[in-house]
Amino acid sequence: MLTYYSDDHHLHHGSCELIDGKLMPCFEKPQRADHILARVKDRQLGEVRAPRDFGRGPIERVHSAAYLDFFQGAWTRWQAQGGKGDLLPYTWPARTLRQQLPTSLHGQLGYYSFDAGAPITAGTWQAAYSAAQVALSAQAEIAAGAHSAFALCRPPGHHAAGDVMGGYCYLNNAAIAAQAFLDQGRARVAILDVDYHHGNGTQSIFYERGDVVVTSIHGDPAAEFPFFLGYADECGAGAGEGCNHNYPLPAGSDWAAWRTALEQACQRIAESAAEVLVVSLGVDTFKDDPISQFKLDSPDYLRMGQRIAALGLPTLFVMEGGYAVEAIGVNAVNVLEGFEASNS
Ligand code: Q9C
Ligand code: ZN
Repeated sequence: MLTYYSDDHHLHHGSCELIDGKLMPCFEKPQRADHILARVKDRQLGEVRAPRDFGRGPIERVHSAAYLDFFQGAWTRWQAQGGKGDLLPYTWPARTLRQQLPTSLHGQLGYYSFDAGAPITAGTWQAAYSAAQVALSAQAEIAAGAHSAFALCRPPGHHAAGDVMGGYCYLNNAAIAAQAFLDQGRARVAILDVDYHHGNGTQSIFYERGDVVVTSIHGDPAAEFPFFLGYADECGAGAGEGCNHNYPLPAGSDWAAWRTALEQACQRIAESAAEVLVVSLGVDTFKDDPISQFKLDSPDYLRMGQRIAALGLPTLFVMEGGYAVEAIGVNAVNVLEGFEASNS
């Protein structure tokens, strides 16, 4: 299968994040995508192509223009006021406070974020913009008839909602691609989010929509980030009632538990009449992931790809999380190779 990739991801390299009361180097770092790209080449998965530029239009189908304007201009504003280091939020409009956009840069940053896990650096907008173009380029490949494509996106996207960044995510690459399928005439798209963390942004974007079926297998939010979304009773609302399916699993879950949830998610997708599948491909379910609590091993990712292939749908893989950097390439490409083995 073809891989789409942009070197622009190197422009985004946050300094640190707050973990257990300490500032630690960011887990979401450029070497992640470098390792995946190296593995794609080692395994000769297929040609690696640079993205086309579809502009801001298809991104605005998912994210508000006000949010994008803020994100695009934030670094320049920070520099104009003499800012040193990464731009990080520290106040959010939680319960008891007004949901109202202030004028201050940090006030607006809090308004447009849900945690301090999405630092804005000099190149963050360009990196995130290019990652969205990577997703759109891989989407176009499938729209043109390919059975599968891999969008090697970085930074990731599934925690980003319509006007909220967080959890290392700024632009929701998978949602942008899913919306592009719909805008090009597909009637129904399925999303399967296999990242360790619940895809709260993706769920939020499509929660009241009947044209996108969202399924997510993840660490139980009662115990795991993002804590405030991703429970099993969140099934969609309005036109989207019955179109959202969450499979929260306890810490320590291994392949046996995980594959049972995958089977259920795949059954929902199969009965949804979706014409195309977007996989939010996080491999932070790996046993050695430094911030996660599942126990999948490298060969399990081959099986994951095989089961996804059995759905028989044109499938766009969009890279999300995965922080065991040494193994991230093997694990991500194993999903793609498992998928291809079942389709050849
Ligand atoms: N103590 C993605 O995988 N916080 N985002 C972790 C660990 C944020 C993960 C804190 C995790 C975000 C795309
Ligand atoms: Zn994750």
